[in-house]
Amino acid sequence: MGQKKSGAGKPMFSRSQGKRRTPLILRDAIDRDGFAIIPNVLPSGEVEQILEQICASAPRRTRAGVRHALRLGPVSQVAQQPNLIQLAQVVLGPEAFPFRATLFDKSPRSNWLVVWHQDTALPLRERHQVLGWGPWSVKDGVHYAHAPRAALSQVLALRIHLDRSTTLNGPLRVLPGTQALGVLDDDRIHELSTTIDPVECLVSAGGILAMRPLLIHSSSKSQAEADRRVLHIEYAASSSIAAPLNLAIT
Ligand SMILES: O=C(O)CCC(=O)C(=O)O
Repeated sequence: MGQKKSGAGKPMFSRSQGKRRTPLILRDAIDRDGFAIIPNVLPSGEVEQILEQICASAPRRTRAGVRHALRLGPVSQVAQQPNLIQLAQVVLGPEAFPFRATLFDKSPRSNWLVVWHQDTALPLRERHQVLGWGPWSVKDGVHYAHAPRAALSQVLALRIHLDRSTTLNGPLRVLPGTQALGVLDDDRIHELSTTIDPVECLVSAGGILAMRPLLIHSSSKSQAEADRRVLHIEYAASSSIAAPLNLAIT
């Protein structure tokens, strides 16, 4: 089984490009594969500024980075950028808005890996017993529940690469098309990871990986000196994700 690389090729969405052709190509790729790479969305000066601003706001970090990062002014500003909102709206519809951000910070000083998984837990404003939702937990004061497929299909993550991800610094790997299989148990995820060729998502700094939360993904430890920082911002079609449940913004 080979590992493919994704990330070369022509930008699909950038400041310098016409925006008419792009959205449909992107939406089709995300529908089919569960992900798409969009190089050169943010210019390098802007990426450096974002990094400086995040560092200056001195967020409390976990080993993997910073959770609930949408509470930081600089991150919230990035998430509201018109080009990102436009991209989310193309996939999720006109009301798409950011509800959660995580800074994944992998470096020789804080090196980590994640096994093949899907992102199924959503932050919620209040706890209600609703069929298909759970188990529930609380992280940093925010309620979380594992969500059913119908809710997760209303979510898109835009992963903004603050450093170039290379084959050596623990890039995200994905199993294309697996978002269409719904919420899977660990055995099925493992089985799929042994039968589907993974794609390594190699993205330049300032580029974006758009991905569906049910796309099976993993990443290895970095074997490089270079940092691999990614701002993972999730957008939803609407805050009322499944009545009476509302997403928490965090
Ligand atoms: O950035 C990574 O390497 C892992 C991210 C991840 O596991 C996630 O988004 O759930």
